[in-house]
Amino acid sequence: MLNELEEFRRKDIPYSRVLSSMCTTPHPVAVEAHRLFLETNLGDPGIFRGTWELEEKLMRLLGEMLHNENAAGYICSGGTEANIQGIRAARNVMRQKKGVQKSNIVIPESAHFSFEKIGDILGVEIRRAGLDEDYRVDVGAVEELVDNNTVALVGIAGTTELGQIDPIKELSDLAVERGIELHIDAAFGGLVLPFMDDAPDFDFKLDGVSSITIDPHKMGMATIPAGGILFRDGSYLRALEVETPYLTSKSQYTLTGTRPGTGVASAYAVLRHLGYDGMKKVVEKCMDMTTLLVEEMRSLGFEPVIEPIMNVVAFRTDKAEKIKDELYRRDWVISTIRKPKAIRMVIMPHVNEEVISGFIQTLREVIRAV
Ligand code: 0PR
Repeated sequence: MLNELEEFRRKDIPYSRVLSSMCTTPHPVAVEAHRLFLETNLGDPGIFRGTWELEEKLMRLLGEMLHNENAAGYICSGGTEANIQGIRAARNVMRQKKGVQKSNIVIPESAHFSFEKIGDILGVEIRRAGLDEDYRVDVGAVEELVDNNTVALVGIAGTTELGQIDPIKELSDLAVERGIELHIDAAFGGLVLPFMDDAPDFDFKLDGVSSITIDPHKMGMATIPAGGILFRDGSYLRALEVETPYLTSKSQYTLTGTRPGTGVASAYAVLRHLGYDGMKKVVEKCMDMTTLLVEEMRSLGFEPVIEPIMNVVAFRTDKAEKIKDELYRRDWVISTIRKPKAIRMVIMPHVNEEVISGFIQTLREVIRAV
């Protein structure tokens, strides 16, 4: 049986040939922590009271990192669930506070596809605002889409396709002025920006920010699944609660019932083990590798769509799909973006000089072929 399992596993492409993913090989301490918490279920916190306490500790740590020691939240299945819960809380809060019934939210055109699911699941109308020439949301366009039924704005700190950061300060001002919620999707950037010098404010430091998605299973090197949702305070969690009459807890604010403690343990382990300085080194290395990749790509005639801000970079080419397919045939995985036509790479901690040089060598071959 184990042989059979291994055979399937061998068909998977190793991370050392993956330049498209926001996930990575988990840090060794994350794997160790994952093992220790394998059977834990945070869906019933009265049983797993130590794991529950650890989650609170992790929330304080993340909250402080995001400039708010009162932040409240939990570790979930990923950025999709975190975004759902962020918007669901905003909708419920605005229903209670202002009686809004036919809710809408205004999101950037560059938002992750999870917001499409949100519209469908929550029955909230999704309004998409256009971008400026740097692929940041146009705040004027956002303002035009806001009306009395708008419950939340969304800003992205690290867009999926380009790693761009929206003008979050301006979005925050607008949210405060209009008395609406502001959800920040920092699924990727949330564990990059705090470790960069000169990063713009994107978190609870800004008065308008009500919730933040921040995923340890991306740049936090935790084991999958480990997404994160943090709210400005506990009142948002209460707006999500349902009663759980027969459990050790009286109510539940999470989306899923049964919920692994492995993400909590592995995320905590990495942050605790590496500390601020260790995380900063990881981010610095990813940015150095991004710079190296850009240099190599420029020498092959490719230009980045925008100068990389984080460790996500896209290069313009009309042959994007073809290049991606030819690379895949050679067991290298990259991705493409829609507008403008470009190939996209994410330079995660598993990407080192050797990976880049192997990739560039294959890309040379592919360019000749296409
Ligand atoms: N928000 C942003 C900004 C994201 O980039 C993503 C995922 C999400 C939310 C949703 O997160 P979950 O996938 O955890 O629910 N971004 C990556 C993407 O769609 C996810 C990914 C990861 C894709 C690994 C492929 C892969 O191999 O590109």
